[in-house]
Amino acid sequence: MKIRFSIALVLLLTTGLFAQAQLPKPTDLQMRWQKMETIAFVHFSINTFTDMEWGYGNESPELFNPTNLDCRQWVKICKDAGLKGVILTAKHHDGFCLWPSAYTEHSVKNSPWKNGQGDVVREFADACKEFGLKMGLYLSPWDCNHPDYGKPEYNQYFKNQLTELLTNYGDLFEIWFDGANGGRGYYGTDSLHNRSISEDYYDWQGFVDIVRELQPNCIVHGGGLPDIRWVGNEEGHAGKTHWSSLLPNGQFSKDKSHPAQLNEGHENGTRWLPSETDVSVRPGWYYHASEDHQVKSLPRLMDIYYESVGRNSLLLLNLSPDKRGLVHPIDSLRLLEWKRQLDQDFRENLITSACRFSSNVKKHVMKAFDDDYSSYWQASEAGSFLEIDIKKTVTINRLLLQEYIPEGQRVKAFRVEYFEDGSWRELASETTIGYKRILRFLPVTTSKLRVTFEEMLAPVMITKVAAYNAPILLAQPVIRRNQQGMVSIYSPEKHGEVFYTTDGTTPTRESNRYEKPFLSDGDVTIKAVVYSGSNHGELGEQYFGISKANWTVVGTDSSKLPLFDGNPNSSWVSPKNQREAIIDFGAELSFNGLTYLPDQARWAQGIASGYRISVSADGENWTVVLSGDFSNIRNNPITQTIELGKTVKARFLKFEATSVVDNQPVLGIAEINIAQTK
Ligand code: FUL
Repeated sequence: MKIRFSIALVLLLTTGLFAQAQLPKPTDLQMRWQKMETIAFVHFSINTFTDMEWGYGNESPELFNPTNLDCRQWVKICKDAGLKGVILTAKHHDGFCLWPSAYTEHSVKNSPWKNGQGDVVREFADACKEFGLKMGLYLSPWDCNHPDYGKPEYNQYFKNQLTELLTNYGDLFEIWFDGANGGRGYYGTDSLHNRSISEDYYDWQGFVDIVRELQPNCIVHGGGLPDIRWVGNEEGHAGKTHWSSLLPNGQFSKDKSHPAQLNEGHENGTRWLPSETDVSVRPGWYYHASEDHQVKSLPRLMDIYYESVGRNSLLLLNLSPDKRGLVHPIDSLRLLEWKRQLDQDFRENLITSACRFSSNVKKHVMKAFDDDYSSYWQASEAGSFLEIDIKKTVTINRLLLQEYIPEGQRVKAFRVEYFEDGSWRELASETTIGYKRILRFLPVTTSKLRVTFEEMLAPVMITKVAAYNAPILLAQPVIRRNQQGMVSIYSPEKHGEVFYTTDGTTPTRESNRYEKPFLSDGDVTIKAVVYSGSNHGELGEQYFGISKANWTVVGTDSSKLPLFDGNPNSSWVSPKNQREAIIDFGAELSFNGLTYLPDQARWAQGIASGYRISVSADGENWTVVLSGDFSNIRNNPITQTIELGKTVKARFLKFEATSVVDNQPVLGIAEINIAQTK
């Protein structure tokens, strides 16, 4: 009996309760990088001037000519937005170099900018130094300009460029090797063609050796031997369950997509490969004037923060300087608003030293609440808990938790409860924590909180638990009406109340309170606002024309047409080479104007830049009422209003595109409204 017990004890001691020894752990470099939390990307290059996202490699360097390039402006905005480092696209897939590389003519040295004497990377490096931000560079392995691309020799060219960048511009915190590879380009020839490469084409070991030798404090993103991983999407979200560890490439699950696995990591991962969430403030990475109206909203940017940093990832947020070489004011103001909101959300930690802390493991319990990352509370039993008596009643809607990850990521499942009316109630039941996890929930008012660690890979090490009451961000409500005239109002804030009007006045708390979709099927402007107490958010406003309930498009049989569904994000596209829509109202209408919203998609189809409006009583004999142009619609594809200047009576309306952006052979319409003559 005794012997058996001893054997069991020895086994327990040697194998351990947990397979702790096998837990992957971050290097000091990965740790320093993780603590930066939010960093910036800057996409600026020849694409900025060609209005493209991926150039072909044959673009003339002459095109690169910013009128007011000011890297200090970019870096200052990043600094003011609280970002800790900035990564600039020194060379994108088109091969154009922002520095005067000695190894190619395809660079700033052959551009008119500063008479070929300029060096964007130098100015960027100086600006980073001046504002105290860490500097990183993006160097695309794929190069559509270089004639050797696809041949072994190209590896040497890449090494030469890497060496230039890592030698001449001071300390780098990150080098970004992009994963996009081998595709259409000119590659120094006269024609556009594909060049595919084999999986082992690049000399990753050679590239990383150069980085380690020249810049030992520089983290490597992407490529064959990375220090950090891509989060699996470019939309700005890490998985709710998010492990910093990953299995080797060959051991990914066959049942789940690769990006989904990068998004969540692997619980049994054997490598420490934390994720970086790269996302642009705009739809594209590069500046396009046509996307000025699509800069991400403040609520969207807040979601991105909570779904990246708040889920154990690092946020890499992209800015796209314009042709002047400056960040557009819409973007910079949005970033500053974002920073202000973040500061407000985390203004006051309500768990202070005045609280009383208890636990099943009393030792070092205070260390889970101090501000020192390197001091932590440890517990090895599943079900271990931390209980906080706040000693007064507070309202909270955020809980921040941090594991001490230098010893690996350990929490697999945890539960949060709050005390109310004499009993504990569940607030959240979640999986991983990692370096940082921030939970958002509807406000609860309580004096006690409890966090229970239900499953763990090894004894948990908790270095921080904090609670906040973030101000409610009252976003602008979204107002939609379907073809049947039912109006729905969406508010991203679950705890706000929505009030609306249909008579053009500004809604107050005394106006109609929105509870469910309602019928308002006529020519009407609906205004709505979200209230929380006496605070309210931005006013939302939407004009809807005459009822579309009986409308059809001649030649199409579906009654549920995206043209009339009230959803600006769905579009009707005409058959090819038929750039018109004939609408049958089902009965004669009297009207004096209309609105046209072009396709809102990223790669929009058939944006009319010139139009002709005709009407008919029978759908056969037509009278032209008006024709004209939509100025600046390419750059600003928002709702266009057409005043007819008189009242017309007709059952049929023909909307023709007399010209289309990029001469596309179709007409695309997201929405059309007819304005009734009153
Ligand atoms: C992608 C690239 O193809 C995009 O153009 C952009 O640079 C983004 C950050 O990475 O892979």
